Amino acid sequence: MEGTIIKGIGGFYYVKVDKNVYECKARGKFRYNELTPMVGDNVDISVKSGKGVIESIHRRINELTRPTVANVTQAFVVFTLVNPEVNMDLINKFLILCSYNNLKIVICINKMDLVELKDYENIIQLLKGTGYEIVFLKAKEGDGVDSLRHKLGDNITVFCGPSGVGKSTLLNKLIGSDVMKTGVISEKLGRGKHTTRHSELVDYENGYIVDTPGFSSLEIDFIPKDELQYCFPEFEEYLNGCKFAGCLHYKEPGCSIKNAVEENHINKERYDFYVKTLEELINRRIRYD
Ligand SMILES: Nc1nc2c(ncn2[C@@H]2O[C@H](COP(=O)(O)OP(=O)(O)O)[C@@H](O)[C@H]2O)c(=O)[nH]1
Ligand SMILES: [Mg+2]
Ligand SMILES: [Zn+2]
Repeated sequence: MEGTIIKGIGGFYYVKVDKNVYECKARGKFRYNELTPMVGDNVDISVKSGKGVIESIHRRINELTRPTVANVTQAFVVFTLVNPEVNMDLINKFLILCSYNNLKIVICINKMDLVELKDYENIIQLLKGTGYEIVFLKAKEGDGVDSLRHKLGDNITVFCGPSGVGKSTLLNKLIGSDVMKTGVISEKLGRGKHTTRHSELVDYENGYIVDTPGFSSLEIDFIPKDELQYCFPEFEEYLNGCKFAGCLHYKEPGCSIKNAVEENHINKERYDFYVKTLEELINRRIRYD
């Protein structure tokens, strides 16, 4: 039988096949292959006298860490303009990380009850320039939640964004129950006994929602320097115009990305973030390669 791992606890994996969930052990051989089953994995299982065994793991389309989950297809990148105050570098990092993993991205700007949109025109311009979809929310009042609900579809959707922006609130509104602890309590748990956070897939119509909001870790220094450009969707239409094959859109002459920045087709701050990140990736290579 073929199914999806929706939860893993203490060496057991819970595999959903159609409407049923089977408690399974992994076959020993995976350990020698250094292949450990992950939540989100599509697997073949056998069940004999009530005991489930994972026989094989299908190829993953991606692997996220913290939360550890495979085959995610969509990310809701959640943040606020105030409380906590917007941090563009952090948002850009989230967007890069999600892009690198080929996730469909929806930018979710929450707590719109606390601000006037017109005070944040620069940020909104920058975000619109990325080409990603943007949804404005008042999660606490439920505003905008339905438009996100329609985007879930048959995706495996993960929430990401800084702490305190309302990810858990949003998730609870979507699922219609209090699966996630919000606010102060979750902060305490997060740093206390629940430090090893295992994720779980929650059924939602034809898809799943990953119930552990986070990437809590935002290292993007593993991205190869010549792949960073593909994490900026607004660069795409200009990428073939550069004079040199292998142009990193950095110090090379005849660069059509830099040209597009000068002509205001690409947001300057986004490009500057690209360069800053590229320099970090280049320096890392000099140090460690
Ligand atoms: N003013 C306002 N507060 C919100 C909104 N959504 C969530 N909050 C509050 O923001 C705090 C953090 O929310 P939480 O869901 O725990 O954030 P998380 O850390 O991203 O999971 C809680 O006190 C929520 O009640 C909103 O739309 N407006
Ligand atoms: Mg939370
Ligand atoms: Zn170039």
